[in-house]
Amino acid sequence: MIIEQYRIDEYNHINNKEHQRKAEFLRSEIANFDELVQKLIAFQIAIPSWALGTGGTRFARFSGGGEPRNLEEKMADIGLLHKLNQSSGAISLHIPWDIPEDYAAIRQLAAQYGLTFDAMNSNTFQDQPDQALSYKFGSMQHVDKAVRKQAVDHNIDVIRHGVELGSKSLTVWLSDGSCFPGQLNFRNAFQRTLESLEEVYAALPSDWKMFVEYKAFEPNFYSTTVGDWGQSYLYASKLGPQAYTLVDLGHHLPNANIEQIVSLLLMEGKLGGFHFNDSKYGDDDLTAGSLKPYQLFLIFSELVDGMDDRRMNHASDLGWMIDASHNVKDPLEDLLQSVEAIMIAYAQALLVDRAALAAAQEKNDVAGAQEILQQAFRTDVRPLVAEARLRSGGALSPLGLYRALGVRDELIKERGLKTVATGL
Ligand code: PSV
Ligand code: MN
Repeated sequence: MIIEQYRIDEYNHINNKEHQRKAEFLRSEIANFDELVQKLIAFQIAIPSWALGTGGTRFARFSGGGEPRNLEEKMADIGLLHKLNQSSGAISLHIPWDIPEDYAAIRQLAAQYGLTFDAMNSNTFQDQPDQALSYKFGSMQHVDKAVRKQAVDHNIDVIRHGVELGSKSLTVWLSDGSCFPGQLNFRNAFQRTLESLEEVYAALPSDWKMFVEYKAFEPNFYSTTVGDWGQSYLYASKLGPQAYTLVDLGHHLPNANIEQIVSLLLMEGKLGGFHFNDSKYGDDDLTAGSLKPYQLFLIFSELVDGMDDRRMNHASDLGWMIDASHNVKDPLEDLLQSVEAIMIAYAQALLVDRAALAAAQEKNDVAGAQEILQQAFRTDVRPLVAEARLRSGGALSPLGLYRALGVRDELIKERGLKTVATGL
């Protein structure tokens, strides 16, 4: 399905009066309204190729209709999202879930939808049918050098695919670890993993980044070999200047202060990218901002502050991606909601009066500092975000138009009711 621009324009025309009323009020409140709109227009959030189908738990998967059956259809879905919100202009691929066969055709398709290729993701946490050796006891940490080599070769292969598509980064997430005390020698596991990562790092093109993603637990439940930001930072530091830590919001132990982690990683120049989602218990992979919007805002507040301190470009100097799963919602609706929540948190963070906050901190004015943060958080910035979309050709309400156009029904007509997306 293709959404023609005139349908968006028609929809915006009908809703414009109401929007202008709200935007005018906000413009009177925010001195640099137009500058913020430009920042929001530039900010793009990559969609992972594995998030377009219905996810599932280890108990069940309830597939929805019209799910994309191949990479081309996944790109078409992201094209729809981007057309509606103008903020999802990138795709992140997982190999081997989505191996591009004809690079030129895939590149052309991406250009047609206005998409770029974000980080490539390797997969050494599952065994593939044609795979010689098993990852049951880990990949890069494995006691058998041949298994480690297989994992290294796979990552180098993923880089090769990415180079063909114009990607500039590799995200390595390892499920390596142990399930029981005594199973693993921690130091050997670390050293072997480091050596394996060094081999992959040596194969990185000079303009690429490597993101080392950490996760506290799952699928291993006693130890994880890249278990937290400290361990990821250790690998990234030992590897060299092209290696960075990647923060996935769902990969911490409960109540971790993620905003502080982000702040310090930025200070050290070692924060590389982000996977957005929300959670109540563990790696729940729920819609960004659906449970803890204030936490998301606080994280963005540190991101904006830390990036400005280092004169970084908000839009391009870190990798921004959603990493969520959709068990009960239409994946496209869910992704539209996630992108909206991320844009709102970013916009609110841009509103924080940094000079006043710094002054309050220096005076130990605890209540004053809280007021400053909450003033930004409690501002309804939705008209600001909508204005950015309007100016870039997107829909005033992406979800509203998605429903009005009956996009899911159209996709079911095109693809059928019983399609199952690859990956996850
Ligand atoms: C692992 O939980 C993770 O967050 C990694 O980013 C994977 O690539 C992704 O989810 C899909 O399994
Ligand atoms: Mn992730």
